[in-house]
Amino acid sequence: MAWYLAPSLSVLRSEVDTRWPRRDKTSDGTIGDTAHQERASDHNPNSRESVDAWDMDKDGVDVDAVIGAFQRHPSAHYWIWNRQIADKDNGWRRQAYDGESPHTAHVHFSIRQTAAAEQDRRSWGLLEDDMDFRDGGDGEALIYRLSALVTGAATVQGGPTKGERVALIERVNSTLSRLDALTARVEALGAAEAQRDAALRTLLVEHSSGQLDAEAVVRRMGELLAASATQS
Ligand SMILES: [Ca+2]
Repeated sequence: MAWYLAPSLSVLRSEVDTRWPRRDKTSDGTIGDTAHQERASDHNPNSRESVDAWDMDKDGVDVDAVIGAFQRHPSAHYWIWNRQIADKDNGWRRQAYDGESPHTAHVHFSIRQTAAAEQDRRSWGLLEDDMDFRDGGDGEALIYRLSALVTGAATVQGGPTKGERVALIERVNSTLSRLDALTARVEALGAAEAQRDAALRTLLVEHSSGQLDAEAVVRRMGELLAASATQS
């Protein structure tokens, strides 16, 4: 039977893959196996051939972040995770789940069984968290987001708009300029310090060879130290 994963869930999976590219997919799932087909399950294709459930392996992702994003999307219906189930119609209240599988290796996400919910390609918001690493945000996510932008932004469903890409690149450029300025300053300080050390060594050599008396050495050292204090 022909089938496809509901486009809305395909967008969700794509956002999860983009944000956590090294995640484990061993327990991922879409279409149901023979056991699922013998009972009612969102993993079985419906009359529109759409599979309206997606299982996400729990490893290598922030499960709470994905569940939070899921609950905010209009297509969401219910999820099952770690012996708990929460349904939108129940205000996302978590209840004990005693089904056959405890769902401890993957999270089950079901959307509404409607054409509208299946076709809704709106973003799930997983790529829009604060990624400003200067404020202690998720720097890793920023790097992955950038690599996604570079390697094929056009293919990422629900990806960033051109304006967002420009803003992101400007932010990175401005951070890189600040890093360049800091590096230059550190290098200048290092050079000044090396210069001062060389001058001090020269003084000591001149003193030990009798060219400068102790008083002159102390005076010159004071001048050198004062000058380097002004520089830094
Ligand atoms: Ca796993």
